[in-house]
Amino acid sequence: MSTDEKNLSKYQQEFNNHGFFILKNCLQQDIISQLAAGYEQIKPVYKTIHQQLNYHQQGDGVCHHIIIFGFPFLLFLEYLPVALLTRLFGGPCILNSYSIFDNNHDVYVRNIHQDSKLSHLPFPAMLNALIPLDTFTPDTGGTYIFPKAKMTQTKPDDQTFFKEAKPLLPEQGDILFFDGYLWHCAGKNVTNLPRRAATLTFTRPFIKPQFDYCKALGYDFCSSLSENTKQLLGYNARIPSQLMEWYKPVKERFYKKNQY
Ligand SMILES: O=C(O)CCC(=O)C(=O)O
Repeated sequence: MSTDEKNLSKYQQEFNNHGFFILKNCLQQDIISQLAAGYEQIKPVYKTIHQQLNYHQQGDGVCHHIIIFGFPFLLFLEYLPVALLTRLFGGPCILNSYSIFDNNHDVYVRNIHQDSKLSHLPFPAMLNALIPLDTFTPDTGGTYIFPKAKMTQTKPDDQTFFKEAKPLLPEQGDILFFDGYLWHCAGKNVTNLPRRAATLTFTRPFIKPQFDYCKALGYDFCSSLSENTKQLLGYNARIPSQLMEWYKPVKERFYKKNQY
């Protein structure tokens, strides 16, 4: 992955100007195939849970926090350009959410929305990394992002939004990064083809994640993880709940300095 200083500055510039960019061809096909196969395998588990809980129809096929099922979702974190994320945030970051879904029906991400309402921080409150598991086409639905230069806190009406937002068509192997503050949505899929995507959101560590990944995955487990994955899962930004944890030697602590 090309994340040398020149490239980091280039992407940061693009992000500062537009609030999004596509990192082209940065993931190998086999990684994408593993994610897609894993999603198809786990989807029935979510279907059962959604039916039991009467979860709404627009969420069909959405596997929230799928990373708690481990491989290959967990392994995928190893392929993320962490240096680039750290650069865009101006400091360390953690995973806030990790979903895989199929835009093959009226899924709720088709509604114009923001992932975060915070706009006044000196860094993005939330970054969305969208990984297409199928190449997006105009017919299966691109990702529409409202121009940063025209952003307003009030949601634009459909007509204004679709006049200004151009559909982005990332391909398999690309990652689309965008500022979760920008109004965005998935376009309609007018085919019978799948249009699957993983969306991972990230924040600085002081913003609480949507799911307690460390608790779900366990602490013993974390010793087998790389430093990057440990950081992204939030193992360096825990809150001690016992004095025994608080007073641990610095190296063994699950709360580290600079996690703000
Ligand atoms: O699938 C898309 O194009 C958009 C996804 C989205 O809106 C989101 O992850 O918040």
